[in-house]
Amino acid sequence: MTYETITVETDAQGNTGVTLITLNRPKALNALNSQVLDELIQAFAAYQADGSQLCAVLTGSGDKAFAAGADIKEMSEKAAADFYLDDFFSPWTSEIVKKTRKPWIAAVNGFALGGGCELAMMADFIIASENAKFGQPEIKLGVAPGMGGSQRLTRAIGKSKSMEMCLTGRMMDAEEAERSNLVARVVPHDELIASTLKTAATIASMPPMATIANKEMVNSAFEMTLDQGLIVERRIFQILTASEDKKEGMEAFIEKREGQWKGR
Ligand code: CO8
Repeated sequence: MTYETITVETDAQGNTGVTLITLNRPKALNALNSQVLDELIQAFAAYQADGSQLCAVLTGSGDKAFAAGADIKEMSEKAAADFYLDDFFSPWTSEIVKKTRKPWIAAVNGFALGGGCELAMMADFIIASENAKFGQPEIKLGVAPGMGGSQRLTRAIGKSKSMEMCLTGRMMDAEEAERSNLVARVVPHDELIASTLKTAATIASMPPMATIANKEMVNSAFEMTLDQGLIVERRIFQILTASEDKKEGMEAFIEKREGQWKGR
């Protein structure tokens, strides 16, 4: 597959089972336009379909930005009817978030603003470089978040901070983002990709069915009541006990050796 606005590397930098997807419009600070969206949808579908790839990392090229938002130049030419009739940007959620059952991590290397922040928050978790800056500055453009920011940011950091960020458009640095639970971890800028790939490789070394099950369970916590979520957790746990990898994992523990996963 040939891409123009992203790059994709499987078994990235020698990490077996890890796909690295890089937004590649550095001159526009990796702004997200329709072509990026189309290519990302294809890249995530290919990752999901490739049985040899078990964790993905999404990052931005260049030193400055993960993504500085949806492409303002593209959006400035569209009328309200275009946004509404095309349901502009809805495929991010339907195609990428819902259909990617395998885990993926956002490695945020700089600005993650507007749609960039929203894209990072679609990941299963975020690892940020010390240079990362998060924000929902749409209000300064006369609009508002449109790709999940008002919902995912609020769930991640709470109403007060989310409201303040959306109403003022201010940026949050990496240290504050970690303190506010927006990101899992902050690492030195130069170590971001190596460190995130290492975490992804750890995930890729886990029993694949259990990995998908863990992701599904944690996501359930955001989508249902506690009682419903606990039932989902219990049922998935019970299904996993029938897997070959459960038998292997427990035998390997007792025999003091590494498990050899079959993925079923
Ligand atoms: N879109 C298009 N181009 C951009 C964007 C963007 N979001 N951000 C930066 N660029 C371009 C600049 O135009 C500039 O291009 P050129 O060299 O051709 O003039 C180049 O990238 C470099 O940018 P700057 O010169 O501005 O770099 P600075 O270091 O001075 O500033 C900033 C960096 C602070 C990141 C600044 O570029 C900025 O404020 N960018 C815009 C941030 C923003 O407002 N993002 C939110 C966009 S709106 C959005 O994401 C809505 C999503 C939901 C849509 C849902 C629809 C239903």
